[in-house]
Amino acid sequence: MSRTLAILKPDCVRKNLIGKVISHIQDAGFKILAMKMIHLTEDSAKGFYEIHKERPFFNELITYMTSGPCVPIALEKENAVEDFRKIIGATDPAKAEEGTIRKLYAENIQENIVHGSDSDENAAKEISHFFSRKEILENNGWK
Ligand code: IDP
Repeated sequence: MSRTLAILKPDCVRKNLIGKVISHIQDAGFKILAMKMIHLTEDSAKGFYEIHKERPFFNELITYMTSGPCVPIALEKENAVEDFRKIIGATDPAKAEEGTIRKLYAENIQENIVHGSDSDENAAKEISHFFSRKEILENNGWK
């Protein structure tokens, strides 16, 4: 089993798509280990997207990610990182495959509904950005 971090981004929350996107994720076999709704502060968003700080879209990205609440979710599945990237689709929804979350619901390359970690190493870092160890329910919270 491995883990990945999803974030239902502010456009997902604003469009009342939380339920639909979580259904899509669960139907694809992912287990939810931890989940919360928060409004990212500017500092927290900048920390999370540190690797993009030299990119031309960085300031816009921070404005978007702090524009409203979002829902970080720690997920578990075999091959979680790669399989999650498959179900969300390409960064730009215009290039995403049919049936992917971004193709179904995203507006454009920035407002693209959902985040997914891009490596196991980043998944671990990103999960700890949002959740303490105690908040992560091993075995999906069941005995
Ligand atoms: P990813 O989310 O598919 O891994 P990244 O390249 O890591 O894509 O970019 C992080 C986020 O930054 C994207 O999900 C999107 O919200 C935003 N973004 C990426 N490229 C652009 C762009 O060219 N213009 C505006 N926003 C962008």
